[in-house]
Amino acid sequence: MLRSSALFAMLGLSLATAVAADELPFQIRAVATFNEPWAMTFLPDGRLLVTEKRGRLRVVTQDGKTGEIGGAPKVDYGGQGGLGDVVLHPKFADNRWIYLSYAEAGDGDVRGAAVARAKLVLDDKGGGALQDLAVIWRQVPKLDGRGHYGHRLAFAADGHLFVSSGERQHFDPAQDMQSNLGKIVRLNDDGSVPKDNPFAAQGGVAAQVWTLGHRNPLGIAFDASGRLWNIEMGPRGGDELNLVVRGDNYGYPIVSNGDHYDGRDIPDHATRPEFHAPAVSWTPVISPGGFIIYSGQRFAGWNGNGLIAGLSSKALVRVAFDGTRAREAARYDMKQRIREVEQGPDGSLWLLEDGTAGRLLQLTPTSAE
Ligand SMILES: [Ca+2]
Ligand SMILES: [Ca+2]
Repeated sequence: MLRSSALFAMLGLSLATAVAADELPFQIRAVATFNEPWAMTFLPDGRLLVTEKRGRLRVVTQDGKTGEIGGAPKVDYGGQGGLGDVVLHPKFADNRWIYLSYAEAGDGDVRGAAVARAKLVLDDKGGGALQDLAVIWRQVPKLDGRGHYGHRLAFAADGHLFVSSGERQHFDPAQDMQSNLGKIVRLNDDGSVPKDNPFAAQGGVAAQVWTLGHRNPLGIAFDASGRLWNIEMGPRGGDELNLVVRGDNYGYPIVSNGDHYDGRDIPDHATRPEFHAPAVSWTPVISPGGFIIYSGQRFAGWNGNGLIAGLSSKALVRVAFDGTRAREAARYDMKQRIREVEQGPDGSLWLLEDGTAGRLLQLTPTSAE
């Protein structure tokens, strides 16, 4: 215990928030294994769609029986890129639309994220296929490198689609309104641009922009009051949880509570109050992946909490909100890089580990229910 305390103190954590692997308040069931899984979402029938970075779209039962969904788009695999997020249209039960994000090659040594939608047709053999696939959004411009695509997807209750768009490790595009990089964009469900977007009058890709000044936003989620939150990887230090407010500028790369990897300073948020500061920032980093806001009852007291998949932190990080403020409430040591988190229909939690043998895990509370 002394050793743990020293380690937690070094990391700037309090013992109250760090939960060691042998003291976790949940049981863990390994359900299936995937090759570099990146995202998942539940179907109405209780199965999950799971993306794998190399480009496979799979379906899995809660007992771990896997099948294939044919017709996924061709992806540019490598670095941080490949097949990314998957979400259902809010009216999926009627229209069968699903939305996928992925890295797409351009002409020459450039690439960018794209979002496509397609109709999901399930067969009676445990698999299915995509039909009528069409690209509805692209990052502009395509750039070199294979990092910081962002490309998480979330539907608002009113049916608008929000896409998180990373700055592709090129910094300045996050402040450039001729680019939709380093932004969170708001679209109609067919990819067209809502006329009431904050920068609609500027036209071009600026019209898509909801917020700007983001680095690599890897998780976006709505809370029960309809507020949008995003989680993004900082540089060296300065991971952020942000309340996403229409039209606001989050300051990257002008400000960050982290600094450049080569040690050069980036002024902290406090120096430039005109930029929206994070509700929580983490130094040392947690390296956030996926992010949900828990709306279930099965984990007593967690309703309304944020749950963050931690990559370098190898943890599930729980965040408590107080209106527009937030704080880390607990950090559960998972011993593996965690890429994605989802809530099951019964309020259990589902995680995807990162990597070539990434397991799908179901978490259920240890305490009596
Ligand atoms: Ca998901
Ligand atoms: Ca800084």
